[in-house]
Amino acid sequence: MKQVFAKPKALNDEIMHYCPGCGHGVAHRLVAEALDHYDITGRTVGVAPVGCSVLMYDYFNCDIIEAPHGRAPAVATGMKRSRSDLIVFAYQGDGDLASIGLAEIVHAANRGENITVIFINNTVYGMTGGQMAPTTLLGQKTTTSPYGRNFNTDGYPIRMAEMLAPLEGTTYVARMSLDKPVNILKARKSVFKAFEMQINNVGFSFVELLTICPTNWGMDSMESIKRIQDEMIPYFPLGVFKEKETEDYI
Ligand SMILES: Cc1ncc(C[n+]2csc(CCOP(=O)(O)OP(=O)(O)O)c2C)c(N)n1
Ligand code: SF4
Repeated sequence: MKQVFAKPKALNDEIMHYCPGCGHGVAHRLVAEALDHYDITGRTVGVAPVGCSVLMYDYFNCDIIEAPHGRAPAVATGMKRSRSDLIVFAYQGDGDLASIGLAEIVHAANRGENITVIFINNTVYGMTGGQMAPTTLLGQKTTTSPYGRNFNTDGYPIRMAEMLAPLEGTTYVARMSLDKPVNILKARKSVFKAFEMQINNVGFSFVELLTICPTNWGMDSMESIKRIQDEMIPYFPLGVFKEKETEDYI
């Protein structure tokens, strides 16, 4: 129990800038716990997105490099190809990964780059004031869909995990939720697995985490968590969509 709840060594003592209740802090912690668990902080490089987690380099004790909006998988690719001894992860929001960076994530996954991508799905552009994201749910009101997302004009929310899992290059693809402790522990296991895949050199691993953005959802934290359970999970089902065995790659 102590191991689970003590602050991970891979996080420093900086006070995070995130809004109260924001899911980014929990997601950072899970990544940091994986770095501690595999004792890889000293040889890990994270790639920060553009979005609310743009300042994540302030919180981790590993190296973090900033990528232009959406280009984290391309930057991670270059990093990993030039220094294959490093563990490289990209950390991206849904605007960053599924909108402006859609080409980068699909091609990095399809190429089977030996990197890990942590995808934060909060159904909205957080940093810029709550615009519609590719993952915004039908009917969800945002600053750019004030009457609710309408499939006639805005299309359907993208399920990224389901999109990437069938690509030959992906080895581990999962969607987890940060809504309650039992799911956070499952998410933790999944994030660990994704790093383990990279450590074993078996290719591209991807974990989508359903999280809350109370500020832009206009809800308090408890209402936001209920929204994950009542609205997000039914559309974005949880689970491991793909897990290849190491032997498949040799
Ligand atoms: C090329 C470019 N286009 C647009 C922006 C503006 N911008 C900054 S963050 C962001 C969206 C971030 O949303 P998301 O990826 O969902 O992350 P969150 O803030 O919710 O964590 C946008 C559109 C930018 N910085 N650069
Ligand atoms: S705006 Fe949303 S995603 Fe950004 S820090 Fe606040 S709660 Fe988190």
